Amino acid sequence: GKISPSMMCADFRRLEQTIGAFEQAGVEYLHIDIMDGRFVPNFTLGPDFVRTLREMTAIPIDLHLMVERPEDHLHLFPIQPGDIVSVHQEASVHLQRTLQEIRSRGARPSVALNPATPIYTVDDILDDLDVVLVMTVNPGFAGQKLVPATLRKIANMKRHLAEMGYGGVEIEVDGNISYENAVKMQAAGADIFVAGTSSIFKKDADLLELTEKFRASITSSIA
Ligand code: S6P
Ligand code: MG
Repeated sequence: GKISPSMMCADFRRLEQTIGAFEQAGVEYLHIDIMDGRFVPNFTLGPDFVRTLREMTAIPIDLHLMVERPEDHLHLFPIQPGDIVSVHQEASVHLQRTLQEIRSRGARPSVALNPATPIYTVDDILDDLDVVLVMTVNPGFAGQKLVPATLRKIANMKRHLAEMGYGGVEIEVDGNISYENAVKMQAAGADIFVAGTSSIFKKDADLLELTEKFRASITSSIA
């Protein structure tokens, strides 16, 4: 499995140490939540923060756009080859075109599904996807509780992608990924794990240690 720490959970007073720990732990991505106060009732990070991270590290970025009409805002972000860019199925009217634009900029296109959005909504865009982001909470806030039905949804998505002949599409999961939930989600077929307040970001705890613990929990569970 791959780790994508959720940067909105980071202590911004200690950004350099945080990035240093993630480089040392070898995390695969940095998850950046972008909110518009409309698609979700909150605000978080923005393009300037993405640019700052770019200057600080070569770790690829995993951009999660929780915004209405993401196609209107893609140009604001310094997207690079190797990055993941997720747009919500519920938020993009011309979803296929949006995914194609992400691909044309060299990044890995991903569609994010809210807990209530059925898995079959990916069926007609499978050629345009590298990743499917299965939300395991309703997006908008860190520190929420898992929507239990999403565990079954991950397994259904895994099976469905294989049946459709797209077993190579990676499944990313985001929301309340505790160590215990990560093990269950990995068993259900998840490939990329967003690590937030449920696991690695704990006040007064060692970030590197907890990130290595997270790595161990998604490695040892491979039966
Ligand atoms: C929330 C956002 C997520 C959170 C993440 C935080 O809507 O998309 O990426 O930052 O879920 O992790 P946790 O463990 O606090 O749920
Ligand atoms: Mg997110």
